[in-house]
Amino acid sequence: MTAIPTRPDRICVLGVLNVTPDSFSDGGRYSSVDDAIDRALAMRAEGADLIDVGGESTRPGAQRVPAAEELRRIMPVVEGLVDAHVPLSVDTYRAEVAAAALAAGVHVVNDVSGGLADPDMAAVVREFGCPWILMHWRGHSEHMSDLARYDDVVKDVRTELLARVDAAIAANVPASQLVIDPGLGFAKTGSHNWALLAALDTLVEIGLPVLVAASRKSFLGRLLAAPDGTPRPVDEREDATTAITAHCAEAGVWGVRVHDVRPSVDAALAVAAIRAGRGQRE
Ligand code: PMM
Repeated sequence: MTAIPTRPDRICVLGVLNVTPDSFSDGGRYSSVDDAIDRALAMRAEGADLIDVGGESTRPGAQRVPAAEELRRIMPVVEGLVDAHVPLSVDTYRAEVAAAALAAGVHVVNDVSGGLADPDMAAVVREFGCPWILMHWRGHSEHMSDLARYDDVVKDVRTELLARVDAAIAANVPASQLVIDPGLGFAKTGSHNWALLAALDTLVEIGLPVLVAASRKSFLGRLLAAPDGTPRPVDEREDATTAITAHCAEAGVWGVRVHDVRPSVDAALAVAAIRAGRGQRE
């Protein structure tokens, strides 16, 4: 059984490595295998605890790619990084892709569908005894904006995530292998994302590790828009991303998934030091 990674000094930081031609924030940049591997090693040197390798864009409206194409994109990178002893998660909702990546030495499955997209995922996770990140999800990217309707987004996301946890446990995946994630931007408006960030304690109190991935997402582009309403470009959303990392660390999450690793590592360390300082007075 592979344990969920933890650190004594700060929350975990996952570095995003999207090897897709179309992912919104770093798409197309790491098209060659060597470039992708170099990028992952650089994130690792900056303190990333896991490199999250994904071969299919999940941005709103993205087209799905066949499993064979997803494998073609990620496997050479996965193999190179396993050889370099880099701890990896695979960002996929397909059991077939997860199984190939795990067999090659990947440690963690990051499933943006929370086990909903592929009924075989639980069996793969069980077989490999790996951690399984269950993200809140309501449907595939091409129509997820139609699914962004909630009575109370915080309660509804919590309830739907708990249902995915129950389903995983019913499929004999131990609770100790599960991480939950509110899935910012997935069937959610900007206000939904902010409400979820404001209420992270309601997820943390469930008692499972919580992952948050706000990095560079479009709700930050809208928050930081120019006076004429033009969203802030993707690569100028880093300070807001880092502020959210600090907020997440203070809220007691397990980890954040980010594109630019060092600022989030620094923020996580600073918040951990403040928490330790608080402990000295108690
Ligand atoms: N978001 C994206 C991709 N993978 N995984 C998890 N667990 N949580 C997320 O919110 C998440 C994810 C989309 O963002 P990207 O295109 O920047 O990778």
